[in-house]
Amino acid sequence: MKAIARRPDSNHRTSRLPQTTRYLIALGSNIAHCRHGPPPHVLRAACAALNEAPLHVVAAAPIITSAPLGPSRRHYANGAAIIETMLPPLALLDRLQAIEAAFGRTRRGQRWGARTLDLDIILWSGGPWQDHRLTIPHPAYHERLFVLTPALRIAADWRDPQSGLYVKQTHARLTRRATMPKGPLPHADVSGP
Ligand code: A4P
Ligand code: MG
Repeated sequence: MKAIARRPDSNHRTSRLPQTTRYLIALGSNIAHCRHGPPPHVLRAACAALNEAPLHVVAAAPIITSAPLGPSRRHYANGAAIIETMLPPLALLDRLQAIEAAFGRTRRGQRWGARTLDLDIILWSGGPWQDHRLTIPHPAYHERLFVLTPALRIAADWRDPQSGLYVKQTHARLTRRATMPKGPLPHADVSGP
């Protein structure tokens, strides 16, 4: 299913209909779960958990495998999903953290440590959000192919409210950068003093 970012209803204050909101969620796992199995299976089970009321999965991307960024040595399974819900961002964050905990995620204080399940909010249809618990757009997603590659499959035409770039443009930029040759240009003057 194709995802389209929706602008919040301009007359939402007077509307008597409950507002549904769309969120782009990134999923990651690099530890097997005793019941669900290896990381790709964890992500499939997590998608099912994301589809329980009051959340509804509108689209789910194919799962990829990615090399770890950070201290963990285990490869990750990564995915992305678009969910629709009436929950506002902080209530959704609580819900995602409850799902992570139900999948055995413990926070031992190590940043980017291995984890059975990580659920991050990347974008939502309501524009930017910033408070002490939550930042949307996710501050690092535009640097991460393991987020953008799955996101491209379901949310290519979502627009970042801060950069103004579509997911497909952010992905193309990062892919170009990742394939650019490193080191000095052939004609650069590299002689020292
Ligand atoms: N928080 C703020 N903004 C958000 C947001 N948009 N979505 C806060 C979710 N949470 C947000 O997150 C720490 C706190 O960030 C939360 O309590 C929430 O209030 P966390 O999930 O507890 O910790 P974390 O995930 O270890 O930290 P962080 O910095 O969010 O890490 P990332 O960015 O999630 O990266 N390599 C590969 N190949 N694949 C991966 O998936 N993931 C990570 C973790 C590192 N390396 C990886 C991967
Ligand atoms: Mg996280």
